[in-house]
Amino acid sequence: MRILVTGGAGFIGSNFVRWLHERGGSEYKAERVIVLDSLTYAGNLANLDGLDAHSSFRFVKGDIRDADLVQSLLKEERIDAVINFAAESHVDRSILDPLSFVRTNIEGTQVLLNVSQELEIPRFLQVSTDEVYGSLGPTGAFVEETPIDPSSAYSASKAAADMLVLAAWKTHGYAVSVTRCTNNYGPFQFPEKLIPLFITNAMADQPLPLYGDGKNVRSWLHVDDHSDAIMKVLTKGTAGEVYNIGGGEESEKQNVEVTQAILTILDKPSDLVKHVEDRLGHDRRYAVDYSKINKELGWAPSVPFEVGLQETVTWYLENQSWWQAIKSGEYMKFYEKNYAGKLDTAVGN
Ligand code: NAD
Ligand code: TDX
Repeated sequence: MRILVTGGAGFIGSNFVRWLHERGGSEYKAERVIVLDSLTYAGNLANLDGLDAHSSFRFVKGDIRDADLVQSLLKEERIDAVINFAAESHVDRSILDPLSFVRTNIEGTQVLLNVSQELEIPRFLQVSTDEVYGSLGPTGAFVEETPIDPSSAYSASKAAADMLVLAAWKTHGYAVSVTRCTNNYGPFQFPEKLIPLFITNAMADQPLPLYGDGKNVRSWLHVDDHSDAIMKVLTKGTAGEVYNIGGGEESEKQNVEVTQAILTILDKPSDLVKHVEDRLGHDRRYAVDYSKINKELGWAPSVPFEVGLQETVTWYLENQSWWQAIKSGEYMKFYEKNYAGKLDTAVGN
């Protein structure tokens, strides 16, 4: 199989490419993997270190909205599957700059889809999120039939992209799939998201800005389990279908629990935690029912959260130059300008 991976220099995309080379390659016969990534603040060539040693791998810097580039790549590389990871992915940023989410997540997806469909690329997989379903109360879980009800410009833009992708199936019979996954964690996650931000802040004895009461619930999935699910959907999924992907009930944690688990692993004091002003439109709880992908494609999560979190903390301990380079760069200026001020309103732990 010859696969175009867009957004492959980001967190999940780079882990996916590495997973494919190291573990999934023989099973799925990925003879060629091309990464197309525009290297936004979240894209990082260091995430792909070592992969260029494989003759089957190629990196191309470019935007998914560049139809000419996408077209020439798909033709030249004789691609038979497109997996679209490219996105603006951070909810907090979507509050500050929603237009950039519309441009990449909606327009970009449609450009990629148009060209893939015109060239009759056999499979197109859209990597989406459980956030499109909105927020849950204390019980229940999202199923594929749950009406979409996004809360942020991020999740609204992802929901719009899902609808455009599914419309290509309904209108043209183009063989698309949409996957909707819960929160991922693992190595190479940009330190703006909860887990890597709190690990790296705690390592540097910096405060951990916990939004609101810290009791919002997320269901956590190790990024390698996500990669496995994506390949199962790509190769065995029914065209035109949505598949939910999640970590199961035991992976559902309040943010305060995740925070305490990180502090315990690092042996850091809980007074590093600062309750700050809540995120606007903050979804209270996500939980995913993954029985469809389990029954149809035999997928289930394999990494228990406690094991995966320990391994992830170890990775950040062993790869300090990776995240220190990010934290000393442009990103930190953005973070300090927009978020660090929240700590001024902190109400203790
Ligand atoms: P990320 O922000 O780490 O990576 C996104 C990548 O896309 C970056 O490398 C960036 O340079 C690239 N990119 C952005 N705009 C582009 C454009 N116009 N053209 C080409 N490349 C572009 O994001 P992530 O956390 O790895 O998420 C990947 C995908 O998975 C996204 O579609 C996201 O919505 C989805 N998802 C993420 C999670 C999660 O927990 N992180 C959960 C479910 C779904
Ligand atoms: O500093 C923080 N303090 C805090 O309390 C940050 C960054 C987050 N939080 C809270 C907000 C959420 O309840 O932690 C939870 C997780 O936040 P994020 O890591 O920003 O993830 P989330 O908003 O849940 O979205 C993520 O999962 C679904 C990804 O960023 C999305 O791309 C994905 O679709």
